[in-house]
Amino acid sequence: MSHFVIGDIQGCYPTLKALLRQINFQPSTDTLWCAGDLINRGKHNVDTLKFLMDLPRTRIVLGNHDLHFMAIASQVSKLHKGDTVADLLDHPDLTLFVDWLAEQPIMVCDDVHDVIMVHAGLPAIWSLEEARLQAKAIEQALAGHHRTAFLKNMYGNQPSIWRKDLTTDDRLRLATNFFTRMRYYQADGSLELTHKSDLAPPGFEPWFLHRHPSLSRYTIVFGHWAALGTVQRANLFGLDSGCIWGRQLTALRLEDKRIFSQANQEG
Ligand SMILES: [Mn+2]
Repeated sequence: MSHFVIGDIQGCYPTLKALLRQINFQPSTDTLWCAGDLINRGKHNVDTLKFLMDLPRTRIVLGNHDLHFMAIASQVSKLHKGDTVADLLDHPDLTLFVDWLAEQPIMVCDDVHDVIMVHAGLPAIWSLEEARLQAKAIEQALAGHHRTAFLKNMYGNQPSIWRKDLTTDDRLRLATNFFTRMRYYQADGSLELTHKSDLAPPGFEPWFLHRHPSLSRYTIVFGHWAALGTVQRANLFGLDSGCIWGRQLTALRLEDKRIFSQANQEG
């Protein structure tokens, strides 16, 4: 009955299987949480999605790579350099893959374990209620008739400052960037999307150094920031330990907050 949160899998299915063996994962009783970027950059995207789709107990949030794949499949974006999702695009079950991803949330807030999971982060200017509202707006756009329009609109780094009076398109784009792409952030709510390293650009800080008071009782788990490696702070775990870059895939057991790491097995 354990709950494990796993960082960015990115199609590294052999490593995922090795990690699940290491933690003695029991599909019928244990729950697998995935912090997004299930696919892309790795070789085994079909195997990864089929495995997750068949698992009886999962909690998943979408990452930027998952959304980008959905946009390619919906023909509103093209394959970019480094994208490896051709195995999904060429598969007869492509529509099933996209529809399944479209049903996954952007944020999980679990009041049993007091855990919030997002792919990239949460801006400190958002209360929990605001974060729930913005996640719901994205989830509704993805699940409904506006999916293609949403995916087409999501690309871009502007606006970078949250305001109440943004247009719907701008609000959805910035909220998606907060949830799925954010690393550095300024106290006024400005987002900076070009830096990936562990050195902050002037005036910016890692988003997780500040937190809205309404989130204080929760442990936040996230992925996305491979350059930092595994992050362990008070009530915060960053789980993208760079499997796709030849490093490790990491799992956190929620019951005792123990970390498990599996070296890349992609060959
Ligand atoms: Mn990511």
